[in-house]
Amino acid sequence: MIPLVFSEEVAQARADGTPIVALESTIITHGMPYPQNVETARAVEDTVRANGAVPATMAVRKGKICIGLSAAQLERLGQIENVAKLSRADFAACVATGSTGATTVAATMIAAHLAGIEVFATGGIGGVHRGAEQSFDISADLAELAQTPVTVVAAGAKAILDLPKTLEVLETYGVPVIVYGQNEFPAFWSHSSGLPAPIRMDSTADIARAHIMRGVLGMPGGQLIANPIPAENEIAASMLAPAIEHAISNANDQGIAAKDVTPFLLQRIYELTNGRSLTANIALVQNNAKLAAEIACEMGPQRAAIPANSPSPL
Ligand code: PSU
Ligand code: MN
Repeated sequence: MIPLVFSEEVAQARADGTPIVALESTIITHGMPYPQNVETARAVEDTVRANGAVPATMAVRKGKICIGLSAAQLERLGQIENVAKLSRADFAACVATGSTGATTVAATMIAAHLAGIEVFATGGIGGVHRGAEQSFDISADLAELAQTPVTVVAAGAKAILDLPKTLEVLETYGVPVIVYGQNEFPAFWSHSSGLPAPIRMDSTADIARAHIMRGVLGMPGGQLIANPIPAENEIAASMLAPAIEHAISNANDQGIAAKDVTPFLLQRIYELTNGRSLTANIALVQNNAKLAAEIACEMGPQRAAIPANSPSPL
């Protein structure tokens, strides 16, 4: 038996056939400071509800894979310090030893797939770190997108990463990168990265159909939906670029490596931008939650339009 525990709200949604959107918990434990982390997590859940779906925030608690958290569980997770950050490599070990951990994009995709959830909203995915040619630091999120059939809505990837290399690896892995509504790949705090969109779509019905079609064609893996930050919430590159350089140089000086790199950089950039990075981060997660709920609501109707066992045209 897979030790899945559904929140009351998610259990009800499964019984009723209401669309469900997965949400990660590493953004709560390692991505934002308390109490904004818990406030944001709650507000993001409300945005999913306001757009016709039910939120399922994922975590592992005492060896149980939680598909949705109660308000009290969310609050506790946001407050505890030194909680483990789980990716594919440590997920099963955490469950096996009855431990507790927060789920990254990779681990949230695994939990979502186990629970039959196809759409997931977050802020930004992990990717290829700058200097990866030396450190080999490439997030397991990319390999997860290649193998687990979940559509992940993010605002692109942060400029703390090497964006061209991140897109190259996604292409090598065969991950569709679909930019919503513009021709350029977005760069998290900014709608523009200077890099062309590998694929552009302007409708949530198309995005849902593309997800379903991969399954119909027998192709493994999910898709990355890159949703640009709303213009009014952007941070100017002139403010961000020096903060990023500074944060990366601090990380190098202090010998920060492996799993600690992303949380360290996020915290330093928050400090160096006097909290501006967090305001933008919250706005873009909300924007992603809304789009993810809309995509989740299209999955049922679009699946009905493409029968899974449609005869081969050949
Ligand atoms: N990028 C962000 N915010 C985040 C993360 C990444 O802009 O909170 C978190 C996500 O949980 C992501 C993880 O899956 O960091 C990637 O960590 P790593 O680079 O160690 O794989
Ligand atoms: Mn890493």
